[in-house]
Amino acid sequence: MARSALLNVMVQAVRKAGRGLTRDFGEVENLQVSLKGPGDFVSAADKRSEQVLYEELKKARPAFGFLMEERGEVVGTDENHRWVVDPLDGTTNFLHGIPAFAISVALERAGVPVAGVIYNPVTDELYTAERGGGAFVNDRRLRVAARREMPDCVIATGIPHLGRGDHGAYLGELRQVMANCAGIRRVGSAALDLAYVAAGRFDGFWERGLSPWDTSAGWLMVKEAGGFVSDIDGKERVHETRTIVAGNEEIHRQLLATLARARG
Ligand code: 2AM
Ligand code: CA
Ligand code: CA
Ligand code: CA
Repeated sequence: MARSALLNVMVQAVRKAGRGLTRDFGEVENLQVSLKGPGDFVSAADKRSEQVLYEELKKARPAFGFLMEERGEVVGTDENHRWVVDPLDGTTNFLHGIPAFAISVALERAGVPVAGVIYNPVTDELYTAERGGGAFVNDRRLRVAARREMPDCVIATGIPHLGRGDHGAYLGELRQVMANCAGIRRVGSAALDLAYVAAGRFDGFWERGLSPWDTSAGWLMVKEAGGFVSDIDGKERVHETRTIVAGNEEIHRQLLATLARARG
């Protein structure tokens, strides 16, 4: 598998940030933590990881812009390119000592993700994808699962957070999906959920209330692994509606239909 120079830049950056996260995870009880909103934690580990990613990516491509979870938007002189960065996806897991978190970095060209990296530093699983070049975990090519019937499928989801989202509407969706599939999983990192769909571990995934830094790299990952991704209405407007549904062609279709049934 030949990685482009740009993908190599992204891989170097996430590996470096990942080393910092691993160190911080080892002494998580000493980390400074603050609240951005109800149930919405940010720690020194998120900020340190973001700083490393910002410096490494900026050094490699000084003109590109950024959209980062903690720092927000940084406009570049090259208006066509921006890095979309989640320095620590799964902060709640991280702070509870649960080893299910990742770094997610996408490169968007004219608003379209063209390269993506998702890195779990605990398992050292590095997921990479380039538009038209396939998706990989470390050096192994990824392919979405082949299951074609919901009753055979493990479906992942994200549960709305304290003070956010329509909890009643979500429970309606959950009831429909859990009555129709083999089992539900809730990892707590949307980037890992999408990487696992790309890897064929999860047959499908849906969540509401996500931001571009949660979904951009994973969206490309699933597509490059032969899967289908849309918003909850089956449209391409993942960033705009902040909703995502993913799976192979058939499960994506069945999951969309199941979710639509829940809405009546
Ligand atoms: P984070 O850890 O980067 O914040 C899990 O459902 C997903 O939702 C994760 O990708 C997580 O990303 C995000 N998340 C967790 N708590 C959140 C909150 N209070 N508000 C918004 N997003 C949250
Ligand atoms: Ca966060
Ligand atoms: Ca996130
Ligand atoms: Ca984050």
